Amino acid sequence: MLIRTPKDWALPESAVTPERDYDLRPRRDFLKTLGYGVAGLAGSALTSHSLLATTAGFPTRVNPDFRDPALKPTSYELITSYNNFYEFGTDKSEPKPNANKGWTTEPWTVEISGLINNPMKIDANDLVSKLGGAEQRVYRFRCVEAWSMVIPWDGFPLSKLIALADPKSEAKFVTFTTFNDPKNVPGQRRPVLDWPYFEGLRLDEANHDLSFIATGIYGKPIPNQNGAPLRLVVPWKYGFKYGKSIVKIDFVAKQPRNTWQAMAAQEYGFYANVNPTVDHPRWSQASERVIGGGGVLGSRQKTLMFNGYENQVAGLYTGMNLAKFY
Ligand SMILES: Nc1nc2c(c(=O)[nH]1)N[C@H]1C(S)=C(S)[C@@H](COP(=O)(O)O)O[C@H]1N2
Ligand SMILES: [Mo]
Repeated sequence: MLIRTPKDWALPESAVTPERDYDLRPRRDFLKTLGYGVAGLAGSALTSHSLLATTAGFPTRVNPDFRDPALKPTSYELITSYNNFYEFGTDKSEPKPNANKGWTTEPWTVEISGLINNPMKIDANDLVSKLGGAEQRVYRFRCVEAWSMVIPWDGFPLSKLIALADPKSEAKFVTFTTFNDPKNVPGQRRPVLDWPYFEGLRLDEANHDLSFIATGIYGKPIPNQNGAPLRLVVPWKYGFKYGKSIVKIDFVAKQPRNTWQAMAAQEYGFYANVNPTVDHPRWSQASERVIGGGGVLGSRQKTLMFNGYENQVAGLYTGMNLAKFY
């Protein structure tokens, strides 16, 4: 059962089905650990730091090719206060306060490794500079919980990072390991998920023009609660693919297991392509609630195949049974 604090954007409980309420049958051992969130965080005696996010590349340049005038961006306030970031609490209101005390994302080192010719450990700011700075793109965002936003992301195409890494021919997948800091992040001392949060893409998906590493939102360095300083953005996939606060990008030969698939494989797959015709086992994916859209409760709209990016990405899945590879 979900307990919410009243907020102007608060939704009735029936409107949202949190990922945490996954079917626990195969993983009884996690049952005990779920549900209490990170209530202890709020009262902890952690000192506040003044946090500097990754700033290289700002101000960013608008990329007109990724600015559909039909898309109305969600407010900055909502994008940065209605979050899924289970390291900082399982309620949407918790990441904003909890990710901004006791945890710092500057400086930040990311490791690029695996089946590549140019492995490196590099500072996040240096990486952005090396890749030619940052640009802004407005993308649709669809969570598997059947809600959506429109987000102006700043950052760089993932394909640029892949070109820098220079994969060997054996590399077929790219994995994204996010941070693991149980000392400073109380939520990571509790086995709510199997830390660190982990995601992966097929190499051709990762190289697609839409795949992006975000370093900002609305032209400002990305806030901690949204995954500072580097987070994955793959707009035709459900939000759980968008690993936050990445520390390692590894090129591998075999399809990896991502965090939510490891937690509940019958509900969350590797591909996680937005697909209104393939329902989640416990709810429909045919429509979505637009966060902030049209009133206090938001408004519903039909979900689009590949989240509206069908023309661009359908070719990646030719001949695949998308109900089987969900
Ligand atoms: N490290 C980490 N990354 C994460 C998550 C998380 O819990 N931990 N949640 C995912 C889910 S389920 C979603 S919907 C998006 C939410 O991104 P947002 O809070 O910026 O909207 O982040 C994804 N990335
Ligand atoms: Mo999500």
